[in-house]
Amino acid sequence: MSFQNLNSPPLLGGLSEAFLHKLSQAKKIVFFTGAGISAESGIPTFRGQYGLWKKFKPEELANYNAFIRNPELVWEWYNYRKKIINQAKPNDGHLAIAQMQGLFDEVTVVTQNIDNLHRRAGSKNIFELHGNIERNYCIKCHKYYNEDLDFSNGVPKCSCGGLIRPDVVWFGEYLPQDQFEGGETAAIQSDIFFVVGTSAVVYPAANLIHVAKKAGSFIVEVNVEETEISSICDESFLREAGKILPEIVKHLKSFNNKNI
Ligand code: BJW
Ligand code: ZN
Repeated sequence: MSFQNLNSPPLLGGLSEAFLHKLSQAKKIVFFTGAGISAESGIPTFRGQYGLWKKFKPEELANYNAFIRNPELVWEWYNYRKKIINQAKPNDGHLAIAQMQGLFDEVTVVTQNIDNLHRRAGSKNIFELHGNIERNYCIKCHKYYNEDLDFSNGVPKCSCGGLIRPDVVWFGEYLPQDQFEGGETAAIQSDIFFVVGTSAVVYPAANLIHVAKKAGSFIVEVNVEETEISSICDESFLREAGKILPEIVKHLKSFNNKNI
């Protein structure tokens, strides 16, 4: 594995031959992303020093039983995050991923994030493993409510009387099958599999990294610190996604210009 702790410019100086070669040959690439890619947009991550769950216990909030026990509290947490997400803008990392679409045959984003920032940045081919905070549904009849909900009379209810919940995946719940299978196929077919801003501890999402590795993809990690999966990566950048990804786009554009 090649480790790049890129603290001073040039950011991409000293790229491994193997990575340069892969970049020049790759047709299908995947970005598997987590909360860290949105950190530079001002959205707190879950774990780590500034993680959301330093303040809020996950087991009290991100599971179905917690919602049934105390829907007001769970909704308070999601409405708080919704406000932050609504004010946030895609950052240079999201935008660089969207720009890669013109540089490879197929670019797929497989995200654990619920914040919709990849779509807002212009990425087209996206699989959302843990749902999307912009959608809600009734726990009883599964009717969708995607407009702004009215909390003036407490937790909003469906016309059938069921509680409305955010369309996100909580602990103990299955991931949406079509999204997971789409992500899995992309992982298997990828030439390069970028793992960006995730602690890679939540399964089955994190298993896609192992699926890609087993299928022979070249694994590249972009994270501010080492993670559970650093040891299986072929290339690792210990730096912010918003710094590294635009540099890769810059490198690819100058490489393409030289080879026209
Ligand atoms: C930067 C940066 C910058 C910062 N640039 N980088 C034991 C073993 C294996 C599995 C299990 C187990 N026990 C239980 C399980 C299953 C469980 C699980 O995985 N638990 C583990 C935590 C132990 N999984 C589940 O329950 C899943 N379902 C399931 O298994 O179904 C099968 C089943 C069904 C029925 C019965 C039994 C089984 C569902 C998991 C759902 C996860 N949901 C959440 C909440 C979503 C909604 C919401 O957002 O509120 O998803 S939890 C939370 O974690 C969220 C995230 O998507 C997910 C991953 O977090 P992520 O993105 O990695 O964030 P962080 O904060 O952890 O990391 C941020 C990283 O960014 C850090 O590394 C930073 O360094 C880095 N960073 N700034 C680059 N600028
Ligand atoms: Zn209903």
